[in-house]
Parts: sequence; structure tokens; C-alpha cells
Amino acid sequence: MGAKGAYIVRLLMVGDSSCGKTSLVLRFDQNVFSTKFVTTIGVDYRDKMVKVRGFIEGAPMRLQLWDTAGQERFRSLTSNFFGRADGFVLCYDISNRPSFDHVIGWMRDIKTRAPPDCDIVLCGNKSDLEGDRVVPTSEGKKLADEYGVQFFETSALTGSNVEGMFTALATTIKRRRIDEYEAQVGSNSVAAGTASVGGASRASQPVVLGKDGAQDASPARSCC
Ligand SMILES: Nc1nc2c(ncn2[C@@H]2O[C@H](COP(=O)(O)OP(=O)(O)OP(=O)(O)O)[C@@H](O)[C@H]2O)c(=O)[nH]1
Ligand SMILES: [Mg+2]
Repeated sequence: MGAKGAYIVRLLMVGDSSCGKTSLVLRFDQNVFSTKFVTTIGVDYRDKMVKVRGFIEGAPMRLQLWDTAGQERFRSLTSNFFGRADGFVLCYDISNRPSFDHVIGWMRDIKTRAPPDCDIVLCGNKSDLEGDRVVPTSEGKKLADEYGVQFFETSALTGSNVEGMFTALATTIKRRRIDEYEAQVGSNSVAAGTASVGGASRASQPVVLGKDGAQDASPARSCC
């Protein structure tokens, strides 16, 4: 599918190293999985065209998946990307307690550096490792509730919940944009057919309907 008419949504994958961020992106984008661990250097980038219900039916959504490195040494680099995100997938590994404990720090970084209206999903990955589980589902859910964000447990290995999680986040973002759009139209009395969408609260990155906002979709490329 071409990118014409797509609206662009920027999603950032964040969380500790080895919790499975890259694996989740690869499962979602290409339906593949590898047990080999190749740690991400800086930030990798992928495009994924998806369709979600609502707004202008049939208009595709172009997900820009920014897969950041979890290693501490890249933290100042990767946090520079937070400011332009529409949504975050904040990951931990259900078989790794420190990765869950560090969610608080990741959340603090997001709250400090990301747009205040960005949407967040808390994602407990590696749900296939039930025998090694050290973070109960109830604990992940409780933390997500405290932050007021959606919660999913996923497995990049089996594919369980992976598409559902990304789709839920994309749908939430789209819903928010509809609300922003309607508020904008309502307050400005702007004709719906000519208005740009999503710029109401984030002037730096308006989402423009009916325009091809970026280059052709391409495989992963490292930007840093
Ligand atoms: N069993 C299991 N292993 C997984 C799963 N997801 C990822 N892994 C493994 O965990 C290791 C790390 O996965 P990555 O996706 O590279 O982790 P990452 O979060 O991108 O790590 P950084 O790039 O260093 O931040 C790899 O060996 C993967 O095969 C999962 O759902 N289940
Ligand atoms: Mg990675």
C-alpha cells in the first residue's frame, strides 16, 4: 500500500536492554523471531502501514516505530527522541525483576521529556516464560492502573498479544486525534475538509490528512 492519505504516528519502544523491544517490533512488522540477541545501538527505525477503525474509514495509518537501545550508555541519545513521540511501548521482561523495577525510571523520563498528551502502553514481554516468571500479571496491571495506562503481556516468541498491543495503542492515539480534531473544528469553526489534524496540542508535528508525509516505506534503518 502506498503512503498516500496516511497519517503518521510516531511510536517509541523503550525499556531495559534485552526485555525484547526489537523482537516485538520484528514480530509485529515481519512476523519473525530470533533467539539471537543483537543489542540495539542507538535507535533503529521501521515503518508499518496499518488500518484502524474510525475517523475517515479506509485511511491508513503509518506507524513509525522507533526502537531505542535499552543500554544505559545510550540513554542521553535515545531520550532526545522522546519529545516528538505520539506514543510509547514501555517494556519489561516478566522473567526479569530489575527490568520491571526500572519501569518507574522509564516512566519518569517519559513524563519529563515526552509530550504531556502522549499515550503509553506498559508491556510485560516474554509471557511464554511462565516457569521463569518473577513479575506476576497482577503486579504489572496494578502499576499500569496507577499510571493510568493500558497494560498488555506479550510474547515476541509466540506472537501472543503483539499485534493486539500495537493496534490498541494506535487506536488510542487515533481516538485522541479525533477528539483534538473535533475540538479544533468546534472552536475554530474550520471546515473539516481543509483542516489539518492533530496539530492542536502539538504544533511541531501536525498530522496532515491527504498528504504523503514521508518517503516510501522501507526496511529497518539505523539512524544513529
Ligand atoms: N523467550 C522469549 N525470549 C524473547 C522474547 N522477546 C525477546 N526475547 C529474547 O530476548 C533477547 C533480547 O531481545 P531483544 O529484542 O534484542 O531485546 P531489546 O529490548 O531490543 O534489547 P536492547 O536492544 O539491548 O535494548 C533475545 O535473545 C530474544 O530472542 C520473548 O517474547 N520470549
Ligand atoms: Mg533492541
